[in-house]
Amino acid sequence: MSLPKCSRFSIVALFAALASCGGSSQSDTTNTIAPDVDLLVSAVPAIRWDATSYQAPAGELKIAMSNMDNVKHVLVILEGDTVVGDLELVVNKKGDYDDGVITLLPGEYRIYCSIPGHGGMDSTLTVS
Ligand SMILES: [Cu+2]
Repeated sequence: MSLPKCSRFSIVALFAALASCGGSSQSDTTNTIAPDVDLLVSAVPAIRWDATSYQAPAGELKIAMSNMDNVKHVLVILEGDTVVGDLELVVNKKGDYDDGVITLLPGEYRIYCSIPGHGGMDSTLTVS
């Protein structure tokens, strides 16, 4: 026993109609901090990080930077004087946000801004 062709077709048409009338929520990612960030660093006036030391668990880390300052900042992770990995977070203006992933072993690192003149943006990151 099988359904008549016309009723099968109308069921398909009904589902299509239901699917198309569902409201599509536009997700706004601008300046929204991702929920899975392991470490958030904020640049604050004037040319400082929001803390002098940060902590994070070892392994793959999602690091985010938000800009509450008015100028461009470029966050890199240093071990001693050497840049670790290829993480480079860039925020150009107030309200900007950037994030990236880096894998860190336990140790002492520096959260540093590579913009000339921003040498004061040099905080400790302890990974354990
Ligand atoms: Cu900076």
